[in-house]
Amino acid sequence: MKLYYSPTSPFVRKVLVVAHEVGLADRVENLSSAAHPVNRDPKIVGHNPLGQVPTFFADDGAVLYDSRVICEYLDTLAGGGLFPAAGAARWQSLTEQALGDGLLASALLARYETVARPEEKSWSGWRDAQIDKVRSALDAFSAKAESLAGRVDIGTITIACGLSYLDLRFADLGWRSGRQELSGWYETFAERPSMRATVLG
Ligand SMILES: N[C@@H](CCC(=O)N[C@@H](CS)C(=O)NCC(=O)O)C(=O)O
Repeated sequence: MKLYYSPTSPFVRKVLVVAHEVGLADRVENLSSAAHPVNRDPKIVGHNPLGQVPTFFADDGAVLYDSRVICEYLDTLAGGGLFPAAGAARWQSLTEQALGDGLLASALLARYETVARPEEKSWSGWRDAQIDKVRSALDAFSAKAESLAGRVDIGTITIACGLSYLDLRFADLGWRSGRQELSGWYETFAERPSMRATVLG
């Protein structure tokens, strides 16, 4: 199995954490690539019209994206466990994944506003609105921090990858401030071998 990869992509990290958690990390080869929203990498676009990482090649030749699909594929291949099979736990995890992915999508848009858009065309109101979404998502995670404890599934993995990306790119946001329980949960989760093996940067 192969993966178009970037060492600073939180979405790639989700896939790698899942691969570690289900015992398939040794079977995934990382292929270097240069995903960018403007200077699109033709190598990736040739397989994924969106030109984004993660883009994944299964051993049977199937090309899979995005991170949600790849994570579920790896989990299924390994016999399951990270995607609750049914009932309330499943919808809870999938909704947490959606909100964690949304937090990341907003954070990335805010970052592209400063690193990809020419300064004379930048619009601080747009960036601020994206950061506001990040804060709202953080507040939602904070409000349910108690329910995250002890869980390892696609919901908690996505939230942890989201928080780690804020540490990497938005340290000035100070996401821990006023969110002690979420912060404590993250410190514990970040010690998992799957997280330690996939640190961003
Ligand atoms: N929904 C996608 C988002 C992936 C994504 O935004 N990846 C970023 C890197 S972290 C990327 O490839 N950006 C380049 C672009 O958007 O064209 C997923 O879950 O995999």
